[in-house]
Amino acid sequence: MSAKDLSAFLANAQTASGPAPVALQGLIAQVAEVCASIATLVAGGALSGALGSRGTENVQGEVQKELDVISNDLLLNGLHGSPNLSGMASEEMDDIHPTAEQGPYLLLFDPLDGSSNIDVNVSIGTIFSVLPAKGGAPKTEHFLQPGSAQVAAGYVVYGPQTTLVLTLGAGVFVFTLDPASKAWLQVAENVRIAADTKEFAINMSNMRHWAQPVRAYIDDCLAGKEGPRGKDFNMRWVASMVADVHRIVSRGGVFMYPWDKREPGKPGKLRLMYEGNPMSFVVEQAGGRSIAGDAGRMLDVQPTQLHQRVAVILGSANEVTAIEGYA
Ligand code: P6P
Repeated sequence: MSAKDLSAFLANAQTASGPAPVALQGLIAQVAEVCASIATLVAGGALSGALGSRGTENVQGEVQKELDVISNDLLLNGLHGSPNLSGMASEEMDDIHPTAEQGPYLLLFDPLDGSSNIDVNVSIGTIFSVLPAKGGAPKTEHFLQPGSAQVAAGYVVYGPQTTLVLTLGAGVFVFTLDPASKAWLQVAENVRIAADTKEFAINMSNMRHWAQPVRAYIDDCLAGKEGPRGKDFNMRWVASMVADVHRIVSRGGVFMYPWDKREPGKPGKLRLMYEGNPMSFVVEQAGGRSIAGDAGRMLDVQPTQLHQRVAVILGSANEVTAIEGYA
């Protein structure tokens, strides 16, 4: 496949309901442009003053890394004037951010996912989700749309390569940031996730906190080919959702961050609106499955709060189905 650039792709891109609207093309191009500047900061590490903690906390109660705040500011500043947006929401901000114009879309993002990996040079990323605006000045409730309402979603992995994985609702497409030209060049199209896998991703140190069905599933995987699954499994856990999901998009696998009893009142650690939903849209568009633990299809979850958390089980369709069988 000849490596055409992102703008050429967008000009001919399809959505679930036909050619991509010009406003959506423009928004994706703007998001990608900001992510290219985040990539430069990430690549500079300590040289760009982007490491370490800011010493502040976000709405999640998590200590913010310098790069969390810098990335968030870059997205806000880079997109505030976009004619394609009415508002933005971020993991790093308590409330929504109305933009300068009342454009047709809402943008939600985790500006820098995997922060704990920033200072140790392990892949991190930006996750984004695009919803239709509701018209007029944006309100929080306008953002509370189920994942099935997304018109686009994707992520950027800041790793050995800087890679953008994007869906507009008609397949999954991959672009690599050319270090020389800073252009996003397409490297894959219509990516498909293998339906079966021998690889699971979960933080095993939480085992004692899991619900019994999750424990039973992992025990059966660990039993290997002599066990009920009849095959040996491998395990990966980068502790960076973007990196773990990208591995699954690339070679199959299943990712799990289930409910656990450390915070029994919360369904899980990860956030629905800017982690669970965008990643699930990409995974489903690549032929995978994604469920909100035992709460059914992720993209059907009706949000009630902007920063609500969710259990996440996603990846190879047949493996997710196998996990459902343990409920
Ligand atoms: P744990 C990163 O902080 C994150 O939000 C996801 O990117 C990642 O999958 C998860 O949390 C890692 O959580 O508990 O293993 O550190």
